[in-house]
Amino acid sequence: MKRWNLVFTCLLVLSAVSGCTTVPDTTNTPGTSGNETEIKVYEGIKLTPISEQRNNAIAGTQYIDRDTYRLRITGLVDTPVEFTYEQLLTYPNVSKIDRLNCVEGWSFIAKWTGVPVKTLLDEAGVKENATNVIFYSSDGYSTSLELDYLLEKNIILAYKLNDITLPPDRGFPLQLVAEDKYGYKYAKWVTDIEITDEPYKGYWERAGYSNKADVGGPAFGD
Ligand SMILES: Nc1nc2c(c(=O)[nH]1)N[C@H]1C(S)=C(S)[C@@H](COP(=O)(O)O)O[C@H]1N2
Ligand SMILES: [Mo]
Repeated sequence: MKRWNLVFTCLLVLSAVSGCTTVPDTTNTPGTSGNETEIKVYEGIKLTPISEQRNNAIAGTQYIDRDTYRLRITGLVDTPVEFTYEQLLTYPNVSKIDRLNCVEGWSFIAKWTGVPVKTLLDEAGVKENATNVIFYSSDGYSTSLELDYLLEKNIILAYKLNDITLPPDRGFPLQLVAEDKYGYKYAKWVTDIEITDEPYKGYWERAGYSNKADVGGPAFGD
């Protein structure tokens, strides 16, 4: 009881001294100054609070350094390119409301904001014979999607979730928002994108999960 009073007093003093502008960052979001506010409703739809979203990634939370981070694009491109985190933020962004459906049966709905994959691929220049795009993550995870799907749906790599910079456990700095696909296509902590001319099976796909992964479609096979 006493200890909480002390903590509370310290916080009060701190916010008084700082004029309430630099309240300590308790949200653990490395990409920000800590003054973002999570939204609860978007376009009339109630969002799932970040605190209620699950995290059962294959190797636990990845902690990626904002300053040394690079997103690379290689494979069937005219010029391999890489982006810093700051550069990614300079492109026009897109926001979407989308439900992530894990194949295990749980789901959550969120507002995602980020840069369209197409914007980044255009910087590299995709070769004519390209058909598939592989996403690699810092935990050794990977998955792939068809190029046409990514372009037609204007799929984004999100850096914000419910208006908050992605926290480490949500995939900082980038999570792929693979609309209408099962959750295992939503690669978190993406570091590399490779363009190919053949289908590729990622971590869960190799274990037997569907490479198509359409929500409502079969979970296993092809
Ligand atoms: N890098 C990486 N991305 C990943 C995963 C993972 O283990 N590693 N898990 C996938 C799965 S199975 C789901 S359902 C979604 C959402 O899982 P989360 O709750 O762990 O974010 O992230 C996907 N992206
Ligand atoms: Mo999942």
